[in-house]
Amino acid sequence: MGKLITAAAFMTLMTMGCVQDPETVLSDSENIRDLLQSSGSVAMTPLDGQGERGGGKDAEFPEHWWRSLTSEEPMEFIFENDPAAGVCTVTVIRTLEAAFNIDVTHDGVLNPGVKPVSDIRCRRVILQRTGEETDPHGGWEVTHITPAVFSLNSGLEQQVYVQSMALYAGDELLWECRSPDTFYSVKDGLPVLEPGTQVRVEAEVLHTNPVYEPPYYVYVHGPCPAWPRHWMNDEGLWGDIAAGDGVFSYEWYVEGTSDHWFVAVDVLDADTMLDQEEDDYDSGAWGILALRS
Ligand SMILES: [Ca+2]
Ligand SMILES: [Ca+2]
Ligand SMILES: [Ca+2]
Ligand SMILES: [Ca+2]
Repeated sequence: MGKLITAAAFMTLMTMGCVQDPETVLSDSENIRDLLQSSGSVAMTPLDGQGERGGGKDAEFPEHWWRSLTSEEPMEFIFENDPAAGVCTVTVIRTLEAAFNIDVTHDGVLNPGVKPVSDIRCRRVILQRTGEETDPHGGWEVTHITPAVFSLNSGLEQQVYVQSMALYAGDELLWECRSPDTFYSVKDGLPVLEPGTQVRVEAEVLHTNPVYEPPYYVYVHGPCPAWPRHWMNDEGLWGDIAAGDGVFSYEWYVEGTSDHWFVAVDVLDADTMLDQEEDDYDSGAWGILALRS
């Protein structure tokens, strides 16, 4: 393409102060791909690492459990419209393989079994061309994101799902999501967490074929103290306003030293959590980027 450019056009580019070699000018879709690859608001955590088991009721929980990431495929992008419009919606998909390490023998010894995890993570984003073609990423910026949704990619039937998620500081609603298709403005629609303040996450979940009681275990991941993962309860404990109403809660003081500036709700099937031999990993999660005030 550069070789076809006329001398006059090239001079125009030069006098405009364009420092880019015309041969390397990227298309809108190339700029958008580059931006999405590098954008912290688009990346989706693998929810790996250790955490709290059961908030002091640990005998009813595995002695230990944690995910360890094995591999992640590069992000895939599905363009939902032609970026020539100046606004573009993109579905971002990323798969992962991991090990679900689970130790159900309460013997003081770390002797976990391993269940294979194959998950797909998905979020939609809206980008807008707000700057000039010569600006970074061709002037494109990410303006809105949906939560990241985690689903099984293993071929097993998923039976546990997050249904809603809300974050509060006292009585003040900081952020909520009732449908994972909801877009949130990156500028002023994401939860802002101030280190040291007390916040509460509430969530509702679903099991499509409950067998055990309780049918699932619910956890929050985020800038929490001591562990980035904590058990959420519906027993009226630790910020849970009403026991047994189907709303699971966890309340904590935002940990300023945390590296985990997102909040995710993670539901695991009891069938997965009650043994360490069966190939039955079943979990669903929603995660949203959190901003630090
Ligand atoms: Ca053990
Ligand atoms: Ca409750
Ligand atoms: Ca099982
Ligand atoms: Ca299941």
